[in-house]
Amino acid sequence: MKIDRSRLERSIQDLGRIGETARGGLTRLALTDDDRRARDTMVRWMREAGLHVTVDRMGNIFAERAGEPGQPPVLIGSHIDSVPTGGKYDGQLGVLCGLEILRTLGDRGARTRHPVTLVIFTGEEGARFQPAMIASGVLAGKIALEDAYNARDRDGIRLVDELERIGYLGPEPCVPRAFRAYLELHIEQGPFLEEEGRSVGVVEGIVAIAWSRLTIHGVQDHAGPTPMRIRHDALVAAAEVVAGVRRIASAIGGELVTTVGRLDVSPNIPNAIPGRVSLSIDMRDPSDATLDVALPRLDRVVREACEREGVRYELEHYWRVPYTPFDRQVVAVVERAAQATGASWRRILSGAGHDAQYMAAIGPAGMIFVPSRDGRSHCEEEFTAIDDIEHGANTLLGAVVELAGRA
Ligand code: HGY
Ligand code: MN
Ligand code: MN
Repeated sequence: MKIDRSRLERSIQDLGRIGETARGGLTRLALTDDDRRARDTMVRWMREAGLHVTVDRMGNIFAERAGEPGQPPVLIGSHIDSVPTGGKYDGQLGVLCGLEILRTLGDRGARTRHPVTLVIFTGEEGARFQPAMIASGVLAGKIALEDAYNARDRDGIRLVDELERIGYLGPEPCVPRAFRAYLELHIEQGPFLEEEGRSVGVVEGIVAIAWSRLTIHGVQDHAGPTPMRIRHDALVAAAEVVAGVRRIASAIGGELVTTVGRLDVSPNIPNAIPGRVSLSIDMRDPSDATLDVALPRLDRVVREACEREGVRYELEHYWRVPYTPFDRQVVAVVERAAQATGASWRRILSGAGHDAQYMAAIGPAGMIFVPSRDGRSHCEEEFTAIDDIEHGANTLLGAVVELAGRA
């Protein structure tokens, strides 16, 4: 049994047009009208494939292909929301490969012991509503529903109000549910598979992630008449923090990565001394112990930068996901399936977070990677060749067939 390559390719192109940017990338933020249009398209395709569609209270969409009564499902999941000016493969590819598996099983009239269910998770990117993986976090019981509902975007709009507005505030409880296994196909978003000429990554786990947010309160004043000796410039302190965050990574070394990705300045005009600056800090490492060293260093960098400038600040370490090893049995199944496709593969660790990270907290989970051209992602240049996608999708098919068992 093999997937239908041209049908999969058409689905990627068709869904990729919803939120497409002028440069051929994708901007489809969670719970926007483009997200709604993409969801509606997926629900239509799911129903055309004969799947039973349900929606839960976080807007996660489930499309089930029946198995034997009472058997826990094999879940195949990912997301269809993107980052601003992102790519058409991050998340969307996993969802469409999952749909292709279900279409292929349907074409063959295959009867499986366990149901096979495709899941689309709400707001995986954390671009509009933080933190990332918010809906799989609620489903895994790691994030309170009320906290997720009250998450606000930069315009102060609440997540729950947007779920309601786009018609995806579903009735199903968003709580941990039993499953045979959870599988997610995803682009690597790094350079290693391509560098080694491999089509498939057998993912062994995901790094630990820590997100913090910092607000610095300076003294807003006129850029002209205010002498330098009496200034308290929030942006000067923030600039030292940004440089300090980079120095933490170079000082600790190893595989620690640190990023300040968001920086908002107020009032953000040429002739006013910034009174308030808020910024994000993202830190990741395969070892939680390294993050436990890095975070206190961040505290010190912030304290010293703000003391030097005589400004106040609030620093909140508000999201932490531990290093997550995948289930050894599921990894072995994925490895066998990769081998059976004849594609070149290797084991690999994920530097990006995924819904699989939270799903692994409540059941056996695993992932399949396909290469990213030039290792690029979260940008319009994001691309994966269809030959590699085909190998990845056939690996996913093989793993699903083995885990779902024959009826
Ligand atoms: O942040 C991440 O790693 C993912 O793209 N949400
Ligand atoms: Mn993703
Ligand atoms: Mn992403």
